[in-house]
Parts: sequence; structure tokens; C-alpha cells
Amino acid sequence: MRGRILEILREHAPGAVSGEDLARRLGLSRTAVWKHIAALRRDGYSIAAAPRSGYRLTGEGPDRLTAEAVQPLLTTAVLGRSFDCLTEVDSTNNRAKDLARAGAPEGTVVSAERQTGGRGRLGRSWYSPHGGLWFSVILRPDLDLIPARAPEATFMVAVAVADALRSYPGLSVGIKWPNDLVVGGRKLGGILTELAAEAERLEWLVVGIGLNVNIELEAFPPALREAAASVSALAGGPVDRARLLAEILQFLERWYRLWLAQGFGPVIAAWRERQECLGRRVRIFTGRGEWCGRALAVDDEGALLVERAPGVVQRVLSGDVLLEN
Ligand code: BT5
Repeated sequence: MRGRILEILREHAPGAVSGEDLARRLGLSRTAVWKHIAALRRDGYSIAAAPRSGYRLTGEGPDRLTAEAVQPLLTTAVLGRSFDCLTEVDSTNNRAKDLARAGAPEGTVVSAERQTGGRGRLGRSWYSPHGGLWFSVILRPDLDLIPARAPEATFMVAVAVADALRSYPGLSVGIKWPNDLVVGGRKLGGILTELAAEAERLEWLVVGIGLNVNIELEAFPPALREAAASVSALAGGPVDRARLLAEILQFLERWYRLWLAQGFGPVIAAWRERQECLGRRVRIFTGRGEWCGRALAVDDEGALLVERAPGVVQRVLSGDVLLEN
């Protein structure tokens, strides 16, 4: 049945076929058609859906992310030179941490087409269907970097990913404290940094990056649909994920080197230029409750300074921010 649906979509491409037409021609219900379309998308076909016109095949053949596609595009010296490209994994961060413990070299990248247990911060889950970029990078800063400085990496990665995305039309990506990549108030991606330290020495960092790339907004679960953004929705069609990954790694390598050479100063300065929360009224959520204030600044350790009442400034080291206006 999926083959028949593909044939019909191909006949009409680049035009659209309505769900009703497909249902009538195949003797199926519209729900059954929708389920087959969802399965085709999971298999990697890019199919756009518009409320009135119907389904449109926007990318021929499965959109697959392979090491063979990414490696020739790499311009990096270290990042991605060792590359583990998986179809499915619980979490690329888990896999990268296992590899780091086993001694994998700096710059090792683990990516997956799908994550079955993608993780956000604080035990939250990260929705990771086919079509996104879900990957983790092992870093072994060759410095006496004290573990307390590890959170700086999240800022460094956010700047690098925002810079890579900003070269795409329609993608004026901003950063929301501490780790969100946002466009027009919607979340396009997030970053999860994990580490191992012994005594006062950082052994490795795993930076996990999740980016909604070729995912239709209606494919998101209802709870995320209003809050999430995807590159394909913003850029007006699917983009080449292998190229995007190679570009992100290139920016990441540049910013990583700058961070190691010059410290947090240039990173946080660049972060301030790209962020979208300072000067705004915000609601702060921490493990201990929620409260409102005005975001004033980010200090040199990456903490958010929020004016809770006139003259009363609170320093927030971890938590979530909702922009109120
Ligand atoms: C994050 O957490 O934003 C970090 C996400 C990191 C994901 C990458 S994917 C590769 C690597 N492997 C992993 O297992 N993780 C990393 P946080 O700030 O806690 O945000 C989590 C919240 O974002 C969830 O509670 C949802 O509300 C929302 N969310 C979940 N999936 C989303 C998605 N695909 N797009 C937008 N928002 C999402």
C-alpha cells in the first residue's frame, strides 16, 4: 500500500494530492492514509502536508544521514573524523558517553536517525523522530579545565550552532538562556552537556545537540506543536542534513578552539549578541518553584541575573525561562 501511495504522490509531484483523493483511489479511510504517510515519513521520505491542498512529495528517496555522505563534506581537523552513524539508539549522548569511557578520541561524533530515549535536561524527554539531527560530540579539552567550567561549553555550542544555521535563509536563530535555540519564540533545538571529572580535572565532555530539521510541524505531538520549530518549515522545504551537520561541526571546531585559547570571554560576548532574553520580562522555573522578573544580564559564569523587585537582583544558575512579552 505504501508503494501505491508513493506512486500517486510521484505522479502529482511537484503538485499535491488531497487526502480525500488518495483515500478514494486506494479504498482507504483518510485516517489510514494519514497513518501510511506517517510511516513513509518515518522511513525517510519527505512529504509535506497542507490543510487544503493535501500531500506533496518534496524529497525523492529516503533522506538518510550516513557517514559516507557527511565525511567528504567535512572541513574540520578533528571533529567528526571519527564518526558513528546509527539508525536507532536510545540516546546519542548515552552512546557517546560509553565511547568516551572506553577511550574514544576527541572529536568523535555519534549521530542517529532516531532516538528512542532522547533526553533533555533534568530527566526530561526529547522527541527525536526521523528527519532531525540528533548527535553528540566527545570533547577532551587539553587543559586543566576545572569541572566547574563545563557549563561554558553549552554556551559555546549554542553560539556555534546558531552561527551555522544563520547562513540559511529564513533562519535568524536566537538563543534563549541557557540552552535553547529559538526562532520566533519557538524551540528549534536544544543542547545537553554531560561530563566526567576526576578530582578537580575534567576528563571529557559530551555535548549533545538536537535540531528539528526535516520535520513537518504537524508531525510533532500535540503538546509540542505550538512550541516547536523546524528548519524545513522555516526554510520552505527540506534541507540537506549531511551538509548542515558538516557546517555545524565546522563552526563548532572554530568556537571550541577559541574557547580553549582565549577562555569564556569571547564566547559569552558572542552569546550576548545572539541571545533573545535580556531586557525582557521573564518567568523563571527552578526545581524550587517559579517567579517573575526582568532579565538583566548574564554574568561571566553564565548565570542569569534577574531583577525580581526594584533593586533586588537574583542570580539564576540553572532553570528554565519563559519569555513573557
Ligand atoms: C534540551 O533540554 O533542550 C536538550 C535537548 C538535547 C537533545 C539532544 S539530541 C542528541 C543528544 N542525545 C540526547 O539524548 N539528547 C541530546 P531541555 O531544555 O530540558 O528541553 C526539553 C523540553 O523541550 C521538553 O520537556 C519538551 O518540552 C521540549 N521538547 C522535547 N522535544 C522537542 C523537540 N524535538 N523540539 C522542540 N522542543 C522539544
